[in-house]
Amino acid sequence: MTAENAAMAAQIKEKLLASKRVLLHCHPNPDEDSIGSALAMKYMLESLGVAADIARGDSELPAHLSILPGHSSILDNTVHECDLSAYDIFMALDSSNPAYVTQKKDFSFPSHITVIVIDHHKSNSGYGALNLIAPEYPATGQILYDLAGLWGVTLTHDMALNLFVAIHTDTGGLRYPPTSSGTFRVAAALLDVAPDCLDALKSIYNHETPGSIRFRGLALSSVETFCNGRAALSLVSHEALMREGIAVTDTQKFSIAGILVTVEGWDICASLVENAPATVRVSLRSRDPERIDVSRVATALGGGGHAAAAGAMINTEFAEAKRMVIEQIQTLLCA
Ligand SMILES: [Mn+2]
Repeated sequence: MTAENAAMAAQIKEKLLASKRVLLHCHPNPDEDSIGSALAMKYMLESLGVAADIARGDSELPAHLSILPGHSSILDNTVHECDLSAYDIFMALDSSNPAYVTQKKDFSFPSHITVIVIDHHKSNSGYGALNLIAPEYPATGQILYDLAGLWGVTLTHDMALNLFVAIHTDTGGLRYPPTSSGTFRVAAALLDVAPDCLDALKSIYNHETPGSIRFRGLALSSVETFCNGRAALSLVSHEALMREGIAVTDTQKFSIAGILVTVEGWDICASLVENAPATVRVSLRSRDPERIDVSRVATALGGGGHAAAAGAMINTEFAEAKRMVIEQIQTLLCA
């Protein structure tokens, strides 16, 4: 961790120790780094004597993540529905901008709440009063591992398992940049504390449903290429989902763009899924993130992410969303 961030970590700890209660959250369409980091942080705070709750946030939690320790303690509500008078700190983890806190409606925290942001997305806008943004980490879970060390928190089994799952999934199995030798050392240390991490991975990676397999077929058969064959887009409209009887939850189980980007020559790949009429989820992947940074496309579309993997939600009809994505990809490829 940089010296600047280590100083910020100390400042954050001081603030937390003076807190009466901290609210954590899961981001919309939460992944393992969001949920696992929130759960691990809740345990870390409690070990420091700080009370904390986790709000589920905008989305239903994926059922296969119920194996994560502490999962049943997550409050079944959005940030809007929480009694905010009970809290003095809101901690946003793995959320690059306020839209990753909630997209339900315009929302801002009451003035008595201090917002703390801890994240590894380079595109993070630093919207908290205290911001620890560390893009040299491949997962928020790995930042939390280092915070536990800096804060003098002894890792428990339940912290370790949540952090291991967060790191393993966010790095694509310790593969995606900026995974480092340090990431492997952290994973090894977590495995020492929680030897059943590998059993957890079995549940995490093997949870397909008949619907998710049918979605994969639909998404892969919809691929069109653009920009002289350098960009490939999978295009699934809400109408197509309805026609095939595929539930939105079956569209979230794996990354279609992550499959497309394995094709040589497809430099930028995107998956567009219209979850509900005029609500289009865009997921982007780059084959060569050093050269082609897809977070620039995502940011231009109101989202965020990393050079290799990024995403956005576009609230417009499907054909227009498709046009917007192609336009931004063209701009990036011609830059
Ligand atoms: Mn993450």
